Amino acid sequence: MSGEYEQMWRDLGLNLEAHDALLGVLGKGYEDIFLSQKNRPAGMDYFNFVMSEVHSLRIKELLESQKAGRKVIGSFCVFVPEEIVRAADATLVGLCTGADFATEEVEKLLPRNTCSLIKSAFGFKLGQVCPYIESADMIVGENTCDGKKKSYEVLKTLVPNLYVMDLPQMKSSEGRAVLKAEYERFRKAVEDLTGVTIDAQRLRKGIDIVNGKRKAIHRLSALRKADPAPISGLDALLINQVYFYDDPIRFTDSVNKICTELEGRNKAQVGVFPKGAPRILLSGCPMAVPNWKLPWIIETSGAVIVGEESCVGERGTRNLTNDSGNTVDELMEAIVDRYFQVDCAIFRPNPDRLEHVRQMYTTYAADGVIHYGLQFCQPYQIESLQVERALEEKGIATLRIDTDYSMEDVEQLKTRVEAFIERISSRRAA
Ligand code: BJ8
Repeated sequence: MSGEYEQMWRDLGLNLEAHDALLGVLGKGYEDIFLSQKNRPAGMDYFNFVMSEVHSLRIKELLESQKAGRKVIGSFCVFVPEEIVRAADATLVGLCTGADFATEEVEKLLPRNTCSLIKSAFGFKLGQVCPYIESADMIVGENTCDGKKKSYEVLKTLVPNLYVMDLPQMKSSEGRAVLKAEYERFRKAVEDLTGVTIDAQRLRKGIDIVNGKRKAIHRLSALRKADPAPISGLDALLINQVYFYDDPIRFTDSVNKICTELEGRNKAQVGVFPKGAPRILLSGCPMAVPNWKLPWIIETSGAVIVGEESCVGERGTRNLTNDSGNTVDELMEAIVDRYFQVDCAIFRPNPDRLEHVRQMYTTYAADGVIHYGLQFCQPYQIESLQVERALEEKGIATLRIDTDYSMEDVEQLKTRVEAFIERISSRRAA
């Protein structure tokens, strides 16, 4: 593929042939799904560029930062506090989990009925096609769902630098104490890895950088309340996905830039879909790059996605971290407070999430909710029944979709999504 980067990928130990094939498929998918959209905001050019360079220029930047003494930490979950990583001048990146790869090899290590997200992480490692996992100085796994928790025992045999973080399962004072202790342990581990002592000033700076990204995303989300919607759900999802890869300051600037453009669109009533197009709130499992199947089906069926109740979306970015503390301890408490509000379905019970779905439905003036569960994801699939019941009780049209990363069910999903869009459209007209 790109000759300029071939040596870099070779040095990272990638399987060049498999990696070229992957980039070929991704590039084609990106063209078909994103570049074919009509009337995209000009500010998306930056995100197109990031995506075109996600395995090349961005990796080169990370390797250069390592040469300058900075560390790279990879993660699979929004519970890994980026504030602490930034405070040590290190970079946090999301690891590839959004596509099937080397499935046959993966299924020699994990049961077939493991969710696609976990299998994907293993596939990218076993297939030697993820430059992020290969360049990371530390990989953080977190004990969230049973699938992840047990699979990290296996991943530990494949990577030399896995750090496992424990997480509580209940929102109790005992649960908060577990999170606090784990974040303290993580701070120490990051200090050991980087050789940087995290003081209050560093920690506040880390908080401010990460809050900056979140504020920009909040601004973007608020602009999506407009009808006509100024940006497609696919593009907004892409921005939320790039959140996990890009340099945070550059990312924040680019999101703010596109927001200014979208403000102009809203004033001029310019949208990507006609005014009055059915509006969908997506809720459920996270969608990592290049998992675009369901949003693509929805938006090519005539509806627009106006919000994502997801870790790659509002669940991940919802709250800011209070930066008013003066000591490391006060700032660490603020970090724990912020993350303890993340309403992942691994928590039991998890009433806040139901409330957030309802709130988002109203805030973004949605006409219906599509709940997306990955097959074999027990936390979200089981919770989806409660979500559906709670929403339908309030008169909110809800569709539950369980799927995986394969394209085999596209036609079947399209039929179901189209019928749902018809249902919400006729309700609207009534
Ligand atoms: S905080 S949602 S990013 S754990 S899809 S691997 S839950 S079986 S990804 Fe998640 Fe953190 Fe929670 Fe968010 Fe398990 Fe389900 Fe698979 Fe999942």
